[in-house]
Amino acid sequence: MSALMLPELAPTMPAADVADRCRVLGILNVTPDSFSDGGRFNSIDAAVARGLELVRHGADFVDVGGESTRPGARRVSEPEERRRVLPVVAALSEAGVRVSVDTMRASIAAAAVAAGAVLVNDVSGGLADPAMLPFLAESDVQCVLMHWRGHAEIMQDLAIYRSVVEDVCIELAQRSDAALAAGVRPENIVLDPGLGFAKNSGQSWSLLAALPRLHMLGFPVLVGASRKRFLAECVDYGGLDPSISTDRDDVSNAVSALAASAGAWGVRVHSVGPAAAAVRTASRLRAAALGED
Ligand code: PMM
Repeated sequence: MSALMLPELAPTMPAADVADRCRVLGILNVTPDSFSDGGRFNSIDAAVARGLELVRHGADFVDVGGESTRPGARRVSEPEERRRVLPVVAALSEAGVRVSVDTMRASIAAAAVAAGAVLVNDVSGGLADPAMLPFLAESDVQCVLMHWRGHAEIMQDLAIYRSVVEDVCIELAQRSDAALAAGVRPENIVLDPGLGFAKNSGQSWSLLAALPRLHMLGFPVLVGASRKRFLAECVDYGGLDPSISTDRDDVSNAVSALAASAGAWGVRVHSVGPAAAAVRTASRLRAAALGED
């Protein structure tokens, strides 16, 4: 267990506040090879400190993951994933943080839930481990089922669709049907189109544009666009004054505002503060549109 002294932490947003706006899931990758945080938070104390910081920046959940899913990444062993993830989940949960565990393994999900995690984020939507859906049913924990076609080594070869939006909707509906058949309660299911997973840039943009269609599946939708490669075309479009520093986080923040305003249940982001402002802006506009002033 971490020797870190945990500071007094104000509880994350009260449920009533969170319920009527888009949630912010702050990403905490505890992988030495994480491409987006450069593996900076791979020691337990540093990871826990970063998780607490994400909450102070406005995260409703801290999404802890110990296995990189970037294109081409190799799988980590179960004991290694456990070693990376569990102490961080336990310490953050103990500090009052709503922790989500980003794992494809039922054994890791079970250990994380036992340590206090309140959400299981399975990027394989229950496909990678046949024990996952039965575990989700038995534990009655909220879960994210993401659209997925295969592990990171091969996924970019699987980006072949007739119509990406319709095919992803069909495959996501198969995942929610499988979860319901395993006994997962419908209220516990959140779906995610899996931007960048077996999708090229154009396909990811098409899915982002299709949130109303995804909502027709009947479940809340999580959007995970943060810092992904497909956003780069909105950063490097040429002709900019070099003194203007724009990066993928700026585009991610714009996506958070747009996704929230399209009714997304949540956004999964690295840069939490601006995303928290973006989802509140969308929520404020929605209230004004409904004449609540
Ligand atoms: N993307 C990554 C990891 N986990 N989980 C969900 N639900 N949705 C995503 O889009 C998603 C995820 C990969 O991104 P990262 O390496 O920047 O965390």
